[in-house]
Amino acid sequence: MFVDTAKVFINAGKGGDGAVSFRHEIYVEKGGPDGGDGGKGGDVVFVVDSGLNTLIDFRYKPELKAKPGGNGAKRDRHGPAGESLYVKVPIGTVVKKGGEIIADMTEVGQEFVIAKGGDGGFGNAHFKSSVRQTPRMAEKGEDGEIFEANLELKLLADIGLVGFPNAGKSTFLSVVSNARPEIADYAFTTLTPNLGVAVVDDTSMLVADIPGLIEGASEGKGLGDAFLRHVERTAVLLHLVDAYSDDVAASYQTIRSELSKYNPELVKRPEIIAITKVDGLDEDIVQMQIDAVKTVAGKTPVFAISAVAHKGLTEVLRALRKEVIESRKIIEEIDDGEEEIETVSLSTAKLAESWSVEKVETDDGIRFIVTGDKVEKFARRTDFSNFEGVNRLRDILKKLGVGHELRRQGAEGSSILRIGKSEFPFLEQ
Ligand SMILES: Nc1nc2c(ncn2[C@@H]2O[C@H](COP(=O)(O)OP(=O)(O)OP(=O)(O)O)[C@@H](O)[C@H]2O)c(=O)[nH]1
Ligand SMILES: [Mg+2]
Repeated sequence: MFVDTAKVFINAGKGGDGAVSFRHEIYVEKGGPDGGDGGKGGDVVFVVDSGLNTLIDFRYKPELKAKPGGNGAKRDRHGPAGESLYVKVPIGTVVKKGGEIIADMTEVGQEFVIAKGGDGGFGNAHFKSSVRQTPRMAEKGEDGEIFEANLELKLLADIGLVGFPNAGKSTFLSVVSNARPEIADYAFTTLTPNLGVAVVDDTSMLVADIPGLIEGASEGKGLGDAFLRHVERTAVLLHLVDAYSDDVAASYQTIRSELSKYNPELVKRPEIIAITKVDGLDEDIVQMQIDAVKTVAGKTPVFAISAVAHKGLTEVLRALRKEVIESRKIIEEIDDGEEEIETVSLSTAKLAESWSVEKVETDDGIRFIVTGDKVEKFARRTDFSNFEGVNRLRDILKKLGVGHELRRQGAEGSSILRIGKSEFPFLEQ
């Protein structure tokens, strides 16, 4: 069964670091701080492009990386923003992160920021205050969002009707479903795919009537290969072969060879063959045509139908249903394989503010581990090699009430705190 999926590594740009610098003025030995801010890192943005119809390219190039922001510089110069990466995806692409859908790309031209670039750090020009005339610290830029995402291409329909022009595809759709496509006695009546829902034994199946294909379609003959891409997005194929065709076996084979030239995967899809328009034909002739197709059909089941006389339709629909249910099972298995994400009831803003402290015994002694979105964010932006920077983080912990809790749990000035990957003493030593 065909399920188009790809795993990609998404890496938005890191924000640039802020600069530490002081103005140099004539007659002034040390001017005020003038270190500029780092630029924002580039985002990773998905854009729906009508020219694409598979995720195959992502299998070869799974890393999607945007550019980092530039660092700040002296004389209040801010770093330039990193260039965002725009990635073209086919319509119907669903993006999942940890099993959860984060984007559903349903319209041509639609854009979605999949991963945000990190904010740039503030330069020291920001940290000037009445008590701190010469701030010798700047923030580091934040990392851009980095994660693994699963892409899935949604199918256009459960069943795709394929065959030569005039084979009776639209007529079939109009009889088995609620759709009312245009039907006429000439080739290429259908110019865009029609969709309809067919119901058999309580199962609804979405059927796509695809414009007629001819020999050379894969190279652009007839209506060309534009419609082969719709075939790519159907799970099960129903080949309709006109019973009045001189060579039914060749008709079926021509279509398969065009499908295969366009995408070799297409001939591996589950398929059913139906010889159409048998209402006006003698039974021997119908049987002869069935036998002729069977010589080349391999294991593919062959039916004879008349859409006009409503003959053989339920049988074909039941055979299709079997294949459709099978293909849906495979999709479900893929979905079930992904871990469930816990739902949280706190609002995201509240959640970001919240923090917790845990005292743990490690090989290196006692550690007070502080967790929480906001504190971790500040810690990531802190340059731990700079004591002023670390002091600012200590101020923030105090303001958030973390200091109080640390003391309650027995932390002393020399106790080591751990936030994210960084460790530092509770109070300046
Ligand atoms: N006798 C008979 N004629 C049929 C049957 N099904 C379709 N036809 C006729 O065949 C012709 C073509 O039918 P369509 O359904 O438009 O064929 P199509 O495959 O959609 O053709 P394109 O859209 O051009 O690819 C029409 O004149 C239909 O009336 C059938 O079961 N019996
Ligand atoms: Mg048609």
